[in-house]
Amino acid sequence: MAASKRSVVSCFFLVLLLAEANAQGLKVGFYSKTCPQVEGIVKKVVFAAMKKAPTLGAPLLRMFFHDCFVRGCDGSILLDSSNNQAEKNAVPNLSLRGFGIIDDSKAALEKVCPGIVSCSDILALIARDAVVALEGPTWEVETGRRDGRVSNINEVNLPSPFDNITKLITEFSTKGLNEKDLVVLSGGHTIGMGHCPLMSNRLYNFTGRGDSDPSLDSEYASNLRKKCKPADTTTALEMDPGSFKTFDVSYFKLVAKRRGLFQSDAALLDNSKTRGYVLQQARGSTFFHDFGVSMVKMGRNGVLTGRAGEIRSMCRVRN
Ligand code: HEM
Ligand SMILES: *[C@@H]1O[C@H](CO)[C@@H](O)[C@H](O)[C@H]1NC(C)=O
Ligand SMILES: *[C@@H]1O[C@H](CO)[C@@H](O)[C@H](O)[C@H]1NC(C)=O
Ligand SMILES: CC(=O)N[C@H]1CO[C@H](CO)[C@@H](O)[C@@H]1O
Repeated sequence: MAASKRSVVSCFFLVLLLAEANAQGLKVGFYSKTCPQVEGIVKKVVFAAMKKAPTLGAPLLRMFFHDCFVRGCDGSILLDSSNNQAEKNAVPNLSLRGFGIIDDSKAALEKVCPGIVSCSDILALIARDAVVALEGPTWEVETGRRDGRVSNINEVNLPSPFDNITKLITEFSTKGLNEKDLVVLSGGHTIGMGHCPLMSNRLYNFTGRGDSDPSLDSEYASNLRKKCKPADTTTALEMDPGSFKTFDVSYFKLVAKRRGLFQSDAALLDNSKTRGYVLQQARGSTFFHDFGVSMVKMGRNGVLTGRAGEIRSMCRVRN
């Protein structure tokens, strides 16, 4: 009797512990009973789209970062402007694209399990699938997010490519992400492009004396000056030249060689902890594993679960 009572009690605590473990109600396989096909359906849409347009992978990964850093991962980046200007109209959205892939995934899911899967979860799955499609790592995506009803351009306060390391560390820590997460997630810049005006200060007149950024490798700087002329606002550069369509470890090799594109990339060398992680990641042994871990952590930021928010029927508009 005593023994069975004790096991009931310890079982109770085990359940409590497990409930605690999956942050705020997220878990792997949240839809395993209500929409078991969800992951397969999303993956099929993403892979089909990326087969035609592999460069879509980068903005899709970036979109999840922008969603999670503003109001939490609640799909607010997906809402179109209505009575107010939405997040997606803010300047850093410059190159966000691929919204159609979220729409297509949602439409496919609504046919099979209507009203079940949130747009914020779809985006979390798409970010993972986009990385897999570019030969990067895979990880188990926690689901169970619900969609927010608000998206406001005035709330967009994302890390800037001009930020120094102190600012970056603070910005990430307010989202529950530490120095290691900052370095690992910056590795997302192993794919995709960045536009000249976000870095050309590093090439021309860095301190007002017609100089370039001393933290940028000078040979690399002269190559970049050929591509970005002083007033060029439209050219985009490969952030990881040579393999910008492959998710690999070369971003860290570049940063370690002082060839990171943005000041925010170069800044990772300015703190002993983040510098240590850059050099460690450049050796390549743990980046793929670490990236999944940090993506899951980022995906827990400010989520709506349980009865909060809603399940949108179309990702661009609230119900
Ligand atoms: C550490 C702070 C970060 C800053 C300051 C930053 C800044 C930027 C900037 C300025 C661009 C270029 C946008 C353009 O010119 O169109 C960019 C592109 C990109 N970022 Fe970040 N980013 C950061 C972190 C992240 C994270 C955490 C991820 C995802 C894990 C990410 C993924 C990407 C990707 C994939 C692109 C390429 C997008 C494309 O090709 O369209 N970034 N980022
Ligand atoms: C980093 O940037 C912040 C705000 O942009 C600034 O206040 C601070 O002085 C800078 N720190 C260093 C070490 O340059
Ligand atoms: C460089 O910056 C300084 C100070 O802002 C300015 O006076 C000067 O005209 C600039 N030179 C060039 C070549 O743009
Ligand atoms: C895709 C998208 O919504 N792009 C918008 C980004 O923000 C600018 C204004 O800063 C708009 O003009 C774009 O339409």
